[in-house]
Amino acid sequence: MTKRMPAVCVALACALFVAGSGGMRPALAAPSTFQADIVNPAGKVIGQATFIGVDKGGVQVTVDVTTLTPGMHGMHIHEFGSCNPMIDAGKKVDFGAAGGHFDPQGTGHHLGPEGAGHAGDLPMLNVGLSGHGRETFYDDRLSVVPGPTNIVGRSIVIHANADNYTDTPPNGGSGARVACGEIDAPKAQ
Ligand SMILES: [Cu+2]
Repeated sequence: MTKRMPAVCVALACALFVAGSGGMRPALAAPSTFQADIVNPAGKVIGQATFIGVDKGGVQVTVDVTTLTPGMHGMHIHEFGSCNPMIDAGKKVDFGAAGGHFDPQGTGHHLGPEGAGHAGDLPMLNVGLSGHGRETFYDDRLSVVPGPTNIVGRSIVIHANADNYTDTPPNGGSGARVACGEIDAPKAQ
């Protein structure tokens, strides 16, 4: 028993050295964490979304928003990094400047987070009776590094209604845009 102790100690010291050196994991090009302040149509900040690049690829997404109506809300990455309104046929569309759903593969289909359509189709946000919705998920169809699936410089949009993850009705029936965040601000470390 006593003869084995030095071997254990050496192994521990080695593990501590490796952990301390930080040299064993491939580093992502910094920064790998991006944030979006989520605003309502009046421009008030009502929450945040955080996007963390994962070493093996993909992004861990956390969304934390208040003052929404209780229930399920369609949520997507939209093409452009602007939450400005847009005038369409003489009518103001909140967050219209965010464009359509992010579709780097050009599928032209809205099929939800598990489908083969828009990569920007995210899981719905479940908002409780208090108006607070919080969700964390991993998405392997998106990235925060240069390349076709990069979402930095785009936007995240939350819609009024639930999303049935199909093209019928358009955009899964998720309806009007009720909240939006521009994905462009590196998070302070
Ligand atoms: Cu959308």
